[in-house]
Amino acid sequence: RPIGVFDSGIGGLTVAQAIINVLPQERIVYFGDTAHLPYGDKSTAAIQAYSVKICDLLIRQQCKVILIACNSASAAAYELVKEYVGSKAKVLNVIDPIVHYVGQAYPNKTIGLIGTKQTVNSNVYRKKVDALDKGITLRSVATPLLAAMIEEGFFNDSISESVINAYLSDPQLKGMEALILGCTHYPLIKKQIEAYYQGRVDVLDASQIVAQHVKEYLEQHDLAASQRSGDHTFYVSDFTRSFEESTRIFFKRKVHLEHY
Ligand code: DGN
Repeated sequence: RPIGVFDSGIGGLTVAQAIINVLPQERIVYFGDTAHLPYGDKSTAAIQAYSVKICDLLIRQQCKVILIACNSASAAAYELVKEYVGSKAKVLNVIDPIVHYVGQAYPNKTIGLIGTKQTVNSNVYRKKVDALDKGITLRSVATPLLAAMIEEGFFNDSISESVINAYLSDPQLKGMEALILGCTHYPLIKKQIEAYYQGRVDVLDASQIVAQHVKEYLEQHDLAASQRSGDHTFYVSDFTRSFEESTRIFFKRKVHLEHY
C-alpha cells in the first residue's frame, strides 16, 4: 500500500522528494490541492474541510499512511483529520517530528520559526514546544511572501535575498540558536538563509527531519514496504501547465500531474 502525501499545492513535493530519498522502495500517492492554494492565508475551517476531502481520496487509493505535508494544514487540521480517518490509515503531520527534534537538540535554548500566517498565528508550534517542558523559547514570524516568491521562481537571486533579509531582520528573531523552516517551500531558500546567518544559527530543513520520522514510523509499525509496487502518482485538484512546469523547482525532475 502507498504512502499518501498531501499539500495545498506542489510545494509538498519537497517532502515527497525527501521521503523517496530515504525510502526508495515506498510508492507515493501525492495530492496537491492547487484549486484551493494557498492554504497559508485561509481560515482554519476551510483548511479542515479541504483536508478531510483529500483524505477521502487518499483512503480510496488504499494509502496505509497519510502525511499532511503542509505546515498550514498540519497546524489547522491534523487532530480533526486523525479522528476522521480513524483506523483506515495512520495520519502523520510535519510539525510533530520537528518539535520532537528540537526538544532533543535544543533544550533551554531559543528557537525561531518562520512559516505562513496560518502556521504562525495558530500557535500550534508554540503549544507543542511548551508541552515538551524543555525550557525552549520559541520566537516566530509569519513570512507570507516567501512561498509565493519561490513559486514564481525567485530564489538564489537578489530579489529573494532582499525579501529574506527584510523578514529575518525582524527583532523577534534575534538571539536564537536555530531556525525552523516551517513551510514546504523553504528548503529552496535554505542556502540563502544560511548565508544570511553565516553559521551563527542552525537552519533546520523540516523536510529532511520529517522524512526520517516517516522512515522510523514505518519500521516501528511494521508498515515498511520491502519493494516498490508501482510508480508514484501525482494528483492535483486544478491542472495548469504552469503548475506542471513548477514541479521542477520542488522535485528533482518534472512531474506528470494528473487532474483528479
Ligand atoms: N504548503 C504550505 C505550508 O507548508 O504551509 C505553504 C504554501 C501556502 O499555502 N502558501
